[in-house]
Amino acid sequence: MQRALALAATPGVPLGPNPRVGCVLLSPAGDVVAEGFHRGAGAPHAEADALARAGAHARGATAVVTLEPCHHTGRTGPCSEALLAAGVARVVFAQSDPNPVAAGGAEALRTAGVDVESGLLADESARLNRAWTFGLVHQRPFVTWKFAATLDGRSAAADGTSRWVSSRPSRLDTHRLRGECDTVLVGTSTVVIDDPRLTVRDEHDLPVAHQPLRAVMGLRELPAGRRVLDDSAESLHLVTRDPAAALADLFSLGRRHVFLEGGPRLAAAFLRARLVDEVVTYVAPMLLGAGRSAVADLGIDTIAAAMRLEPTDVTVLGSGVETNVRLTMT
Ligand code: AOF
Ligand code: ZN
Repeated sequence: MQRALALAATPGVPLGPNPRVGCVLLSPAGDVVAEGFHRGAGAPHAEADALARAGAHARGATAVVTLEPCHHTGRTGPCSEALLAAGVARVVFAQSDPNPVAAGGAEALRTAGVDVESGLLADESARLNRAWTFGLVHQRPFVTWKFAATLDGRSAAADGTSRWVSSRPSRLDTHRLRGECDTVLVGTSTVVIDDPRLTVRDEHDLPVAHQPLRAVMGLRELPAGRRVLDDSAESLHLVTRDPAAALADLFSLGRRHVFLEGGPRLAAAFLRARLVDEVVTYVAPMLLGAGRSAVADLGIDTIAAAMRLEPTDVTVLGSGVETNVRLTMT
């Protein structure tokens, strides 16, 4: 199952609205017959991918798959039937399918006489697919808000300079996280003022093969020649100031995980609308006193009204002086 999860997590796959799924077929003796994984909406499901590679060797095999085999005809046929037709004797899956349209594969396979077991590493699969599962339940993309700030919560100095707030290790970490999302979102002001590229780049500052969508929201027109409009990745201008409307548009375009990257007013608008699900913050050992606040006014005037977050993960990056804190909104 660990191997199936690793296959499911293969980087650089443009998934769109579909889950990450991996599958390993084992012979009765326990040897790997074939492996497969899902490569995005419309592509064969992980089980079908593995079955196609196994051919006749699938007969009598055990299918180890990270998600309950589907039992519906959507963009492709039902995996429950494909597994039966191939003569698979046993199915071990991790996570039950939270998609009501596709669920029911386990029951159908059992009824047909296949030995079915579930739950092995289910939490790992659920974690891998948390944005997808969130979308099924809430019908909007999962939002991770990222910002870098000094110890006193400033993201730029009074003159607007911000270049050294985050260190190289934290910038690399940001690129890694960007690459796990399907959309990077900023406001038009950020594009006008900072002219960011918003691409995922490697340690040599070269763009990686698969890039998230670069979405810009706001009513300001985007000046020609801005780097976000170059051809290194897809870009999209959402002409709205309403976070819920922007997320609805992105969801209908098949986007499931938004990486919100500022600036302070956009972050405040999302926070006020309760449309932030996770916060990733890089805190630099630096003080500015005055300067641009990482987040604009949230309309909170007393401590009892503070937005409270649950720390989930703390990492010290670089030379032990910068802290990356991951928080979940409660
Ligand atoms: C996948 N890949 O490997 C498996 C999935 O859009 P469709 O018709 O391809 O069906 C998507 C549903 O199928 C998905 O929501 C999930 O419930 C189920 N299983 N989906 O994209 C896979 N095994
Ligand atoms: Zn399927």
